[in-house]
Amino acid sequence: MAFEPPTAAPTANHSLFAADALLPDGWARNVWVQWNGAGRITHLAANSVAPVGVAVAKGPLLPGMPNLHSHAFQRAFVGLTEYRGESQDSFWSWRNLMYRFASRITPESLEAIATWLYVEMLEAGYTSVCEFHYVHHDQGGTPYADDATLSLALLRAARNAGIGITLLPVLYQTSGFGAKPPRADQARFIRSTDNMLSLLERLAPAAQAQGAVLGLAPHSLRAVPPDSLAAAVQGLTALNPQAPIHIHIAEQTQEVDDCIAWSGQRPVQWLLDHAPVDARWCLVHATHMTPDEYAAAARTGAVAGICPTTEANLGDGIFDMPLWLQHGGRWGVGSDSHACVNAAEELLMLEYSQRLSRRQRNVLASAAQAEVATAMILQAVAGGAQAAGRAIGGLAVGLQADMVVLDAHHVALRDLPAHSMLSAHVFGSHRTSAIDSLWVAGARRVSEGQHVLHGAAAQAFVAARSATIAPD
Ligand code: NGQ
Ligand code: ZN
Repeated sequence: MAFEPPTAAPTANHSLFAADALLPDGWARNVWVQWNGAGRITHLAANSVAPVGVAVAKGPLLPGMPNLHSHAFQRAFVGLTEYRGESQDSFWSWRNLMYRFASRITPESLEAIATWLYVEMLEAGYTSVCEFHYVHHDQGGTPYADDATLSLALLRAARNAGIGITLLPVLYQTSGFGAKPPRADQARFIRSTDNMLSLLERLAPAAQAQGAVLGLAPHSLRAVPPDSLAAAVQGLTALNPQAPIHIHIAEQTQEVDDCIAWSGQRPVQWLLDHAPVDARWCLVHATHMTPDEYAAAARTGAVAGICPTTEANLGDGIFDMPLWLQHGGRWGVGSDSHACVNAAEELLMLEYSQRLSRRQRNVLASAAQAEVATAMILQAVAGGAQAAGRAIGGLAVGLQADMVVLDAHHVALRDLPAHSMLSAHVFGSHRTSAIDSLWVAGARRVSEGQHVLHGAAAQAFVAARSATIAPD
């Protein structure tokens, strides 16, 4: 890139200089980033001279990581399902416990839990979140007087924490393939397709006011019958042809077997045959696919939403990343049940699962980026941005200034080359975070590793958690 002399009047508050920065095509030196009042990057030059008066990053500058899959309320019961309840616990026995906590959520507790979760996300390197939101109604399953109450609580939590959000209200109608009626403990989730489309219209002004994007999440093929899936996708497309569509698909072998018994097809196969899957879609988990399904799903341009620590926690199985990448598949990471809230740790878990299953090292390094952490971050940022449907895909002009700065003085990083600092951050600095600061849309949200709401939000979270986990 060309040498750029400093301009006369640097906009001190809207610019940052970094000796090393990870741009979409790799590491660059002496990068000066400027953004406008709307938080969009307007100017980005490598090989610059640090302009007088401009803030200098304390270490390598990275793109902020989009978190493409979150059920915020689940943060409140982390640690409370890690005991043997049945002779052989499973995803399904975990789900029974999870529903008990879901049944106790209130608008107030959801907002407190989500606010703290989003503060934690920001401190852990995530600059935006896709919230896959399915607890809609009151504890008896009746819509709140304002039917958008819980969705609005999540939007407020994101706004107050300062994280970018794609809100994906969830369509949930049945308890199993073949239009099985919902269970009693699913009553809070249920909406008709028309009611869902009205909710999206109702939420549009609030979302727009904070730069949030609205999409739709048909929960799974288990929970949404074919007619509803078609009508919902059509209705959403009429509201916004670009709106993101996320779906849980093929996470557990049991659901694959049930889908085959119902339709003769596996879930991914069925979806690709019956829905207009394209780059708007995020296939969450997609853990159990045949080689043909990997190829066909990758070809659609949809993003694979991988949630490495949750998939490990729930005993889902291992996504075959090399096979997905071989077909040009796009992907990003989500923290899902929030057993872990740490972007670097999700990447670590993902790479390690591949190493363990293949008995190889550096599996997710690419031809362009030999350094595993660098290759993974660039791909996960691009895929996560696509899944979010927002202009957040990395450090480039026209995109939002969502940025993370590592602390080059952290003992795990000090005196290493920049690309190795990133590797040391991803593979070896979890006891104390090496994240120094973080910006969302050009607004600084984390300084010296902490968000301004850290203390207050933590306290409110602990109170909300105590109320949520108290025995009936
Ligand atoms: C969820 N979570 O909706 O919270 C699901 C579990 C289900 C994950 N799949 C419930 N990780 O799939 O029915
Ligand atoms: Zn999920």
